[in-house]
Amino acid sequence: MAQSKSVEKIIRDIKTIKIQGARNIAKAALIAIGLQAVSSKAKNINQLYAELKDVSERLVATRSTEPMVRNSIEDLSNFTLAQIRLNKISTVAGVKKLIIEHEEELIKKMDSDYKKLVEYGAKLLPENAVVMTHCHSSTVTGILKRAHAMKKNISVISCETRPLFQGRTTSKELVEAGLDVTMIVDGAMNLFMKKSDICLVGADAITSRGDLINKVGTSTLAHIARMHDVSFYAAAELFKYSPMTALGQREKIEERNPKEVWDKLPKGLKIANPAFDATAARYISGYITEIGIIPPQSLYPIATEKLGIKIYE
Ligand code: RUB
Repeated sequence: MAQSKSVEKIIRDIKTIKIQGARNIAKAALIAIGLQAVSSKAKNINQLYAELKDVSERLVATRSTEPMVRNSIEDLSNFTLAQIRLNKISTVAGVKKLIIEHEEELIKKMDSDYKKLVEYGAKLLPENAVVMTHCHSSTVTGILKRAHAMKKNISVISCETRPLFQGRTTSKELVEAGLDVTMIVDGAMNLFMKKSDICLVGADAITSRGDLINKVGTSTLAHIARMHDVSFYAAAELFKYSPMTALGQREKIEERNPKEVWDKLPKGLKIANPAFDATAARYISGYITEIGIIPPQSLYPIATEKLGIKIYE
């Protein structure tokens, strides 16, 4: 199936973590679908549909634990199909226009949700705080930079995040923004929790029970935070909710290439390399979302409403 080089590049960059973090991946996926629509040479709507379906499936398959990608693509496809029916659109040009316009609309909405979320998060942080974080979340760095701009006295402890060191991205971004940052190896989490006032992490997925799925090591951080009585917040747009978890299906944890852990491993050695882990709702003080700070138990009904899912049918 004909796919533009830019679409192929986006897919490759997501798989190799050049594009990382749930928000960036979801945005890139929407952009890829828009690019495919623009460059498509489809002669009829069915051909165009088949092309876009193929790209969408490939994008969803790039990272398995990313409901934000699935929810965004589903929104785009539901909207397009509804508009085609409503306005009896029958030309390839008409459908392309719809897709591109709604894709841009969704990205704008994502950006405005992000701004609101960052504002709530920055307000939540104490005037003087040592904040411990893990991995690289564009939402978390946004909150920390905003709190710094509000003249709050924020110091950050950033875990390096083995095996791919996304903690370096966080540390570099924040130190360049003028924040006081100390990077630690993941094994030093407990030692530095004693010096922390609050933990702030991102989110890849949230289940119907309010459990958080985020970079592997997040649950360790949450358990240690509880031991030291440190509040533990996750920053998450409501689009990170995984609707299938309300239907009894589990969010699959992505298993990545063992070579990320050890390139030339000894013969016979097994390596496990899960990208994410689950933190039970009871360890989470709250989710920082675009509508404010909500307890994990309330996320399910609020997120389903946002996604336009009818709970009773
Ligand atoms: C990134 C990660 C981030 C979330 C949230 O994992 O776990 O905390 O994706 O990021 P990876 P954001 O590097 O494997 O993608 O807040 O940017 O959506």
